[in-house]
Amino acid sequence: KKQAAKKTIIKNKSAEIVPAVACTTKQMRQAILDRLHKSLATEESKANNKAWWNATCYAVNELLFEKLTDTQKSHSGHDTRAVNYLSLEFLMGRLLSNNLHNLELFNVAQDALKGLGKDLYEICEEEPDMALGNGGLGRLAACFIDSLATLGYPAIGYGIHYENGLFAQSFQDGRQIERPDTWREYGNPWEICRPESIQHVPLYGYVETVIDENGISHKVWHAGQKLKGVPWDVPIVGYGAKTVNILRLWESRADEAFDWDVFNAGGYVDAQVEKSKAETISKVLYPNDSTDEGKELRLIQQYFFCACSVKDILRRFRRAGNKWPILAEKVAIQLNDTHPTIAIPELMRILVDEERLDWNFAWSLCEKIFSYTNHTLLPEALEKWSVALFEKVLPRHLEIIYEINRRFLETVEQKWPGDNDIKAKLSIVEEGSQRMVRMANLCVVTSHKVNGVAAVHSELVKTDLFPEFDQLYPTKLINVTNGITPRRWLKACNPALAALYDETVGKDWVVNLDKLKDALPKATDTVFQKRFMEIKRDNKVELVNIIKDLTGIEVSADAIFDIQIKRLHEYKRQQLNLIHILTLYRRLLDNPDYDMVPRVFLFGAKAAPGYHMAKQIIYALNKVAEKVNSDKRIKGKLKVVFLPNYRVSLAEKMFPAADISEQISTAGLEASGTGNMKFALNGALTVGTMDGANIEMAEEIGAEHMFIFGLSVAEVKELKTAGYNPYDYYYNNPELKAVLDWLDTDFFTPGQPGALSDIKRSLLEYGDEYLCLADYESYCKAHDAIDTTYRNKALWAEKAIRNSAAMGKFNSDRSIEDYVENVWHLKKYPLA
Ligand code: B1N
Repeated sequence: KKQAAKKTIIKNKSAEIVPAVACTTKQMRQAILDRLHKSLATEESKANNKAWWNATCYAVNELLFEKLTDTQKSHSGHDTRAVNYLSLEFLMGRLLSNNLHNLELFNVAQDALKGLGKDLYEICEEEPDMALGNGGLGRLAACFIDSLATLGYPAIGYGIHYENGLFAQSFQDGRQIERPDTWREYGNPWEICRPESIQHVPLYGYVETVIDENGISHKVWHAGQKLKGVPWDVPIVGYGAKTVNILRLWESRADEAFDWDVFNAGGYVDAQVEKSKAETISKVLYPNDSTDEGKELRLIQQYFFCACSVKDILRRFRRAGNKWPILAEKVAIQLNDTHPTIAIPELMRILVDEERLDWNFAWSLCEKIFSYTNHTLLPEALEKWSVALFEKVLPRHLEIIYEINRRFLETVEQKWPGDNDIKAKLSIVEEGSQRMVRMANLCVVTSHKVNGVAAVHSELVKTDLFPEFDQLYPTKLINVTNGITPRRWLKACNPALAALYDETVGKDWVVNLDKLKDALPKATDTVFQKRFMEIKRDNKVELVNIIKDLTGIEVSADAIFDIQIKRLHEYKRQQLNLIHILTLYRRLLDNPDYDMVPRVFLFGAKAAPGYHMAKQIIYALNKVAEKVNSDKRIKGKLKVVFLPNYRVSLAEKMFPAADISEQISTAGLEASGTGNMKFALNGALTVGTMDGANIEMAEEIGAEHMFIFGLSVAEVKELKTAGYNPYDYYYNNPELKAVLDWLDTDFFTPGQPGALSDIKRSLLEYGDEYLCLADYESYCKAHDAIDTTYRNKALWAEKAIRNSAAMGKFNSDRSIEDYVENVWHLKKYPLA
């Protein structure tokens, strides 16, 4: 059925506008062959698909590098103000298809390869995902740099060049196995090494007070170790190629100059050991999503990339011949969560200790330069570092943080004289048996703007997380609702639907997603409905084949495809989905004639390797899947599939094939969600709670076209204050009691009773922190409504179209324009 998608594109080719970059099919074909011969030293008869992929990437680079150079010349010629997006994660996925689309050369490359007997879609499958992120936070950073380039804003993404991205997942007897992700083992055509921009980073050591020739004292940090930061640049092509920005990723190496002494002292072997220690810094991405690991290596990763980035930013500033008073006019630094917070004391250190600027002046620059995005309210995710660790690794930064805090507490004293409780609460340093540095407090104190990522989340940041900060700085806390790039999440991943929109609302929707609204009048048009749903069905058939390939499980494209794909976390409530599946299974076993539309429940999720309960939930889903899928009694009405190794490239095949999108977090806990937007854009209906961006989606779509269920944020608070008791629900709902008790038997794990009991315990004995039982009945009813609605084909089609066409607000271009207007204040400099 890939065929169908391809046909649509070719059919529309005559209407194609002139591509952003001039390149004919013949030229592309020649460029690919040239790269195969002259860069890869192979020939058509010997080349495998990997070689063709490499050759195609190199051919694309030839076009792209020219635009990159032009963009850089234009930016330095205009001495532009730029945003520097600091993030420990950039979840880029694959780049070939995306770059071709953004250069408007996808069809050209497709034809060129066809002429060479190759299929572009197959070639794209050769590319390993660039999985330098965990989930939503990292993918958001990737969507944002796409939008920044598309809109023509000067911007640099700064991050870490992890040797191993997020682990690869497989299952062994239903349990998650992690293996290292070796995405660049054999090289990566998209990155350019820039040894000319290497940076050196100190660590450990001690601080000395030095009196200068004018009798003024200042601090000098004598490092105990030094690292070398090697930058790798990945070009980021905006749609239409009017801007090519870069993502600059730092790789850690040993600083030979620093280790020279060890060498000279005859420590040849010791020096090699130092070298491999230095290289561990950028070895691996921490696989936690929404929990703080608190490890020394992680703090060093954070400091390493922040120090390299801040130095790089200042190097560019100086190179333009600028003087310190205009630093904040040229530089904006966005902190993607608290992970890069250490950039704040680092900039202060450079300005005060090295440039010898006055503290107040340096501080006034920092306040204007930094802004911070909060992505979660979960207490376990809020970063704190022990003072002792800080003292060891970054002694001078600790002193600077103390001084920032001392001055900050003076302003608190002015606002709330004598109130020590407030001081203790707001202080950057938490007192206690283990004194801790609270990174979020440092961010809020410093930044001129702090944003949450969806309206409800930003409200909760103000009322629950930082209420006193909101009183102290009434205009600081704002909202910027997340978005997704429609280039990757519609144009590239769902070519048939993209072509239908091209035809219906014009090709402009790619850069103006609000245009999709023009398709709304067609939501009730039977011909349009038919085309829309045929595309959905074709996409489902494609996924059917992928499921068969990956798992051997056979599912029918006539079933409702009900999908939950996201990190595995108890607050996201995959376990609620599980107990609803058990409910349906029981109903079917009780009554083989139970009337339900066949349903396929699909999952994709990685669990943090140290998160026991998350791994148990994966195990339970896999065990239930085994049983359900082989049970002849239920006549194929129910299937459960957990696809291994969920990642961006797999997501691109799942979103377009979904009928139902599961967005079922406990209200108040999912800051925004972005998968919710990808599903709806591709025509899935949401079953969801009033949480995160679901709330704003309901405003845009109309809640009546979604399956909203469960407690609201206010009701969750009420229930928790009143005292929540999960047993109340357990004893009052026989269906619920039966499925939970089922988990204690060996029905799903023959010979091993109790293998799934952990899940039951977490929902009863351990108190059901995420209120699964409270929302269970309402969730089941929402699913009954899904079944009823799906039987009405026309009504379902209408709703699917309404969902997709209403997604205009949730494109990341809008998010970026919000940041530009309220936080960054940038100007556009697109190439002519
Ligand atoms: O950030 C996304 C949101 O859409 C999600 O709702 C939110 O859960 C996610 C520590 C995190 N919040 N916090 C993290 C990731 C890694 C880590 O080490 C925290 N991720 C989110 C985009 O705004």
